[in-house]
This record gives sequence, structure tokens and C-alpha cells, in this order.
Amino acid sequence: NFTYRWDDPFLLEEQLTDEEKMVYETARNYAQEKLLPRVLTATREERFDREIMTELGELGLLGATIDGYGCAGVSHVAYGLVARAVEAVDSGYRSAMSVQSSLVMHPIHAYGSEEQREKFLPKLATGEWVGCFGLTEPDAGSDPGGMKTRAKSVDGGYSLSGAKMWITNSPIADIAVVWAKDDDGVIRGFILERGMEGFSTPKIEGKMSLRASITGEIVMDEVFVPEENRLPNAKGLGGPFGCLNKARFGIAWGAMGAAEDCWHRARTYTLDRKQFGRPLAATQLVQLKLANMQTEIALGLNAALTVGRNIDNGTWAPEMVSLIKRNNCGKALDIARNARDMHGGNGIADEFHVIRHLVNLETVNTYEGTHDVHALILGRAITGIQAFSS
Ligand code: TGC
Ligand code: FAD
Repeated sequence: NFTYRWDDPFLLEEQLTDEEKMVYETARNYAQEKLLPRVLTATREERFDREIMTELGELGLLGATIDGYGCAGVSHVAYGLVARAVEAVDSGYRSAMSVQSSLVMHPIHAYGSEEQREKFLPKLATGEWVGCFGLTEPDAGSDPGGMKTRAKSVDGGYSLSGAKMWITNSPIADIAVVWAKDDDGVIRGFILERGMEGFSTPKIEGKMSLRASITGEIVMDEVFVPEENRLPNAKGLGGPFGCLNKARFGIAWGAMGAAEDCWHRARTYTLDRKQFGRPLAATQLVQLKLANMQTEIALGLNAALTVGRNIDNGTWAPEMVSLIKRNNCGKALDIARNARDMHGGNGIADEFHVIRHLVNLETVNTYEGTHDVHALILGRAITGIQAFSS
């Protein structure tokens, strides 16, 4: 009696709670009705529409896993489903959502004082304030421990100097969670606020990927940051990595959302398009490609669901997240490349969407730990030998 569902072969939907289904439907409807219609011009004009943050906030989609402070308090699986729905439209929009949720609100919630939580979280939850996360530097990307930004102790707080590079949302951010080394060389987290003297966030122009997301630098020239803006409970690289675990988990879902969009578009296109007197979808090569896409998406989504359930149950390790971030981003990139190819010449036109997913996924495969860096994280766990440095 059982009917096979080609678009959900392992019945992922039936493994979700009613609340998770509702969150996914809300995010999906919003993404398809409000984000999709503006993504082409935003990409052409290399523009991020600031109001997207307030729209996401109104729907309760920012910092959604946090309990209280105006946040929804839903499961990590629900958070992953939001990433999947939003990234089905554009990885850049998912970036804006995940930076705010996992890289700004999460550290304030996890490492902040009660005063910091009350001051910042409600405004970040509504999208009234936008945040960014400054870890990467011009000379410290995969190796953030090599950062040069310093937080010198001064009367009443710290003086921050240094530069952060490739920072999502920084040009429009009201606050920045910045990681810097203190006088003892220990990495600490600080909340910088727009208007602080010596704090600027120039935009990076000319990106060929993630053009609907705004990216910039964070330049700090002896910025005075009062003691009350230091995150009291973050010490060492574990602070920023604790945030990255959350964001990488969301990316594993998000990349599958982009892959699904490419797969569905490739299916529709090849069913409609006729060459040699029959639909492209009637050829064995095309069916093989569609079957490969389906297989990787089904496996990737179910792996993400498994890790999400583990996170919600407290039985997880960062390596699980590395495995799905690496796999799902790499597989999504392959799927987007194939979908582009299956669209022929039309595949390079933005109105067919697959080329945009493809170039976006180049970034997604690189940020939050590159594909190869996650292989090394897994390799270290498998062998007990770290292969990052000599
Ligand atoms: P390592 O010796 O491995 O660790 C140093 C300390 O950190 C702890 N730690 C973790 N804690 C929690 N979760 C994790 N995933 C952790 N990984 C490490 C570790 O226990 C240790 O703690 P302690 O107390 O003993 O000091 O550090 P390493 O310097 O050898 O690191 C190597 C490596 C490659 C694993 C790491 O540096 C790495 O993951 N590099 C990738 C960098 C990265 O992901 N950058 C992301 C920047 S943010 C971004 O891209 C946002 S894009 C957002 C968007 O737009 O969506
Ligand atoms: P590198 O570390 O220089 O790596 C270059 C190449 O060398 C890669 O292929 C890498 O895999 C390889 N490599 C590095 N080390 C090793 C090794 N030991 N063994 C073998 N191969 C190695 N960062 C933030 O802090 N906040 C943000 O909001 C943010 N947003 C971003 C948005 C965009 C659009 C982009 C492109 C990046 C963003 N990043 C952000 C930065 C991102 O996390 C880094 O680009 C990423 O971590 C890689 O660092 P890198 O660019 O310096 O490359």
C-alpha cells in the first residue's frame, strides 16, 4: 500500500514534530513568496535588502533555538529546516540568518552576562539590530589561532586594534562579536557597538559569489570597549568554535536546500526540454544524474536530521558537525554543477537560478571551515594525529 515518494524517499517529513513542520512551512512560504522575487535584482546589483532581517524577526526565525529573550525556543532540527528553506532561495540570505542566530545571538546567550543578554538579544531577535561575527583576518583564515587582533587592558576595559576580513553583514551591523587576544595571548570575545570611536566596517566589493549578502571588513583602531562588553564566559578558541558548531550545523541543512532547488529545477527543465525528438529526461544519462542528485540529497538530509536529534538530546560531538558540513556542501556543489550542465546554455542565465546556486556554494564550501579543513578535523579524530601544522 505504500507509495514511494521520489521527492522524499526516506520520509523525512514524517520524522518531524508538528512544531518543526510548522516552522519549516513558515520559512518556506516566506522564502518562496518574499525572498525569491527579489533575489535576481539583489544579485545583479550586489545588494542586501536590510528589511529582510526585520521580516525574519517578525516570523520568529532569528535566534530560534534560544529560550526566552523574545526568541522562539524551537529545536535544532527546526533551525536546520529554516536554513534549508531559506537557502533553497539563496545561500546569502541563509548566511544573514545564520550569522545573526548562531554567531551573534548564540555567543551572547551562551557566554554573555545576564545584562548583555537582556540588552542585546531582544533587539537582535526582532531584527531591529543586525550583528556580525569577526574571527577571520587577512592573515588568519583556516588558522584563527594565528589572529593578530589585540585587546589591550586599559582603565575600565580594553583597547582593541586589528582587522577582520570577509565578515558577513559587517557594513550594516549595529554590533559585532569580535574575537581578540588579551595581554596574556588568550582569545576573548567582545561586543563592539556601532559608533564606538575607531570602529569601521568597509564593504568588500566585486564578489562573484553570495552577491545578495553583504560582506565587509572590521577595522579597529584603538577602539575602547568597556569591561561590560566583554563576554565573561568565553576563553580560548573554544569560544568562537562553540558558535561555529551551531552555524556549521545549519549550513549542512542549508546546502541541501540549495541542492534540492537545483535538483527540482533540473528535473522540470529536462522534462520540458526536447532534443532529438524526446524530452531530455527520457535519456539514460539525465536519469542517472537525477538519481545521483536524489541519492545525495536524501542521504545528506537524513544525516543532518540525525545530527540535529543528537544535538537536541545532548549526545553529539563537533566531528559529527564537520562530517555533515563537509559532505553536504561538497555534494551540493556537485549537484549544482550538474544542474547547470543539464540546463545547457540557459544554465548560465541567472533567471534559471542554478548558476547562482553554483557560485554561491563555492563560498559555502569554503567558509566555516573549508572542505579540506573538515577532512583534517575528521582525519585527526580517526588517527589521533593532527595534520594541520608540522
Ligand atoms: P585546536 O587545537 O583543535 O582547538 C583549540 C581549542 O578549541 C577547542 N575546539 C573546539 N571547541 C568546540 N567546538 C569545536 N568544534 C572545537 N574545535 C576546537 C579545542 O578543544 C581547544 O580547546 P582548549 O580549551 O584545549 O584550548 O585548534 P587548532 O588551532 O589546531 O584548530 C584547527 C582547526 C582547523 C580545527 C580550526 O582552526 C578550524 O576549524 N579552522 C577553520 C576556521 C573557521 O571555520 N573559520 C570560520 C570563520 S566564521 C565564518 O566563516 C562565518 S561565515 C558565516 C555565514 O556567512 O554563514
Ligand atoms: P585559507 O585558510 O588561506 O585556505 C586556502 C586554501 O588552503 C583552502 O583550500 C584550504 O582548505 C587550504 N588549507 C588551509 N590550511 C590547510 C592545511 N593545514 N592543510 C591543507 N590545506 C589547507 N569569517 C568570519 O570570521 N566571519 C564571517 O562572517 C565570514 N563570512 C564570510 C563570508 C564570505 C563571503 C567568505 C568568502 C568568507 C567568510 N568568512 C567569514 C571567512 C571564511 O571563514 C574563511 O574564508 C575560511 O575560513 C577560509 O579561510 P581563508 O579564506 O583565509 O583561506
